[in-house]
Amino acid sequence: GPSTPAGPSTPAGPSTPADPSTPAGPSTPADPSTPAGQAAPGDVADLDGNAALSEAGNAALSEAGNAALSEAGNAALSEAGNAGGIPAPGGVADLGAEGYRLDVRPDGVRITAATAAGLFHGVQTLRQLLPASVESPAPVAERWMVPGGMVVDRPRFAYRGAMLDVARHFFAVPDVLRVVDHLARYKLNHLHLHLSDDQGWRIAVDSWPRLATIGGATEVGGGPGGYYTAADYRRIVRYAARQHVTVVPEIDLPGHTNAALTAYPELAPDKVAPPPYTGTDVGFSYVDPADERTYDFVADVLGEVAALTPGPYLHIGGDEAFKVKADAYARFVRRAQEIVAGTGKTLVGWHQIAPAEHADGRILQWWGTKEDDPVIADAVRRGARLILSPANHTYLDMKYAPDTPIGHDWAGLIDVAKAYDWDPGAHLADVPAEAVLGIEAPLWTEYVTSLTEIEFLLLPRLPAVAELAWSPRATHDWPGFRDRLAAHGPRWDAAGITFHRSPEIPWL
Ligand code: TNX
Repeated sequence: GPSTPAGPSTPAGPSTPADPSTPAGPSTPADPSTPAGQAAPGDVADLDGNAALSEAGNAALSEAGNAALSEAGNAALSEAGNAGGIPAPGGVADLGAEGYRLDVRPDGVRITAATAAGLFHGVQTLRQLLPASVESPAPVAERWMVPGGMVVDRPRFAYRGAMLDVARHFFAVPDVLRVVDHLARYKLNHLHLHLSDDQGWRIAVDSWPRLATIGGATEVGGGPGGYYTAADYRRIVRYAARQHVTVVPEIDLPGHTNAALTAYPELAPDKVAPPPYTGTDVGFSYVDPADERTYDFVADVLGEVAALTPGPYLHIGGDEAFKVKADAYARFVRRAQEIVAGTGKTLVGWHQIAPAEHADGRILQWWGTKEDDPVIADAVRRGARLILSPANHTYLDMKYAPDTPIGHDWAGLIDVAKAYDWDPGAHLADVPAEAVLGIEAPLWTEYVTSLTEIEFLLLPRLPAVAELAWSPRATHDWPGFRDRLAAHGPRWDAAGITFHRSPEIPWL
C-alpha cells in the first residue's frame, strides 16, 4: 500500500552500491505485506563463504537463483546453506511474473518470487548490493557484506529490450552471449537480433541455403561476414533463456534485402543478381512484391526461424522500403502478417507497417524522433501495441557527444541524461500507457566492428534504458540515478567490461 516502507536499504543512496533500476518504492501497489521483521538501518548480512539461496519447497527456483549467484563470484555456493531465521513472507502472487522480494538481515538473505524469472531478477539486485570485487573473474579474498533491509520490486513494463544488428557487421556467438549477460544484469528480458540486411544474411535457412552461404559472406567495409547455423542460434536462445532473456529474431522485409537478392536473383524485381553491398546506405533494395515466389520465400524463411524460436515474437522488419509503392507495400505486409499468424507467433514490425491492415495482436516498434505520430496513434486505436524505441533517446548507435569516435548522429547526440530523459508511459501523443508493451534500445552496427565497441556504446546508457523500462515513474530522478550509476564503473572495471566514462557521471 501507499504507506509501505521501501526499506532502509532501498538502493537509492549514493553510499549504496545500488541497482540503477530503482526498485519500486512507496508508490508501488506491489508490496504484499509490511514485513514482520524489518532490519535496522545499520544491519548487514555477512555472506562470507557460505552463501546459498534456498526457497522452501521449490528446488527449481533455488537452483535458478544459485546458478545466477555462483556466476557472480568466487564463493562456493551450496544448497545446504540457508537464509537463517528470516520469516517466510506472505503470498507471492502480488510479485507478478517477474517481481521479487529481497530480505537482507543479519542472519541471512532471502529472495522470494513467484517465478524463476523473479528470483533471477532478485539475484541481480543482490549482486549489485555486493562489493564491486564480486565482478572480478578471479577469486578475491573479501567478505561479502550486504546492507540490511527489504525490497519489493517488480517491473513497470513487460517488454524490456535491446537490439543487436548482426547484419551490418557480423558478431560471433560468444559476443552475443556477452551482450545477453549485460541485458540480464539490468533486468532486460528481450534480445532482438536483426538477422538480415543489405550487407549480410546471418541465419542458416535449410530451404534456401544460399541465403547464408552467399548472402552471409559480406559485411560493411568488405570483411568476411558470417552466419549462425541452427545450432549456433539455438545456443544463443538457450543461453539467453537461462538468464530469462527471450530472443526476438528479425528478418527485415521487403526492403533491406540486397544480401538475399545476391543469393536468389529470382526474388529481385528485375530478376538480376545485384552486386554484394558493403556500404551504409539504406532503402534501395527490395524483394519483388508482385512475384509469388517471394511469398514462398517469406513463408519458408519465417517458418524455419519460427521453428527455431521458442519465444512468442517474430519480427518482420518493414522499415525503409522506399522503392516499393504504398499499395504494393501494404499488400506485402498483409500477406507477411498472415504468414506470421500461421506460424503461431506474435508479429512485430517497425512502425512503417502501421498503415497496412491491422492484424490481431500485432506490435509496432516505433523509432520516430517526434512525440506526435497520428498514424501510430490510429494503429493503436485499431488494436496495435507498441515497443518504443525513440531514436533520439534509445538509439545506442548515436554518438554520446560530437567527439565520440564511432556512431551516427542523424537522430542527435545521446548522452546518458538524454537516454534517461523521457517517459515511456507518456511519450507519444494520443497513445495511452496501456498500449505500450515496453521499450527497446537498438544498436545498429554500420560503424561497430567489435565487442569492445559494442560495450562502449551500450554502457553506461543501457542501465538508463533499463531503469525507464523497470522502475515506476515516481522514482524517476536524474541526480539519484546519476549517483547510483557512478557506482557501476568499478563493477565494470572489475569485470573487464569496456564502458564510456561519460563526463556527466561522477564515477567512483
Ligand atoms: C535506420 S531504424 C534504420 C537502420 C539504420 C539506422 C541507423 C530502422 C528501422 N532503420 O537501417 O541502421 O537507421 O541509425
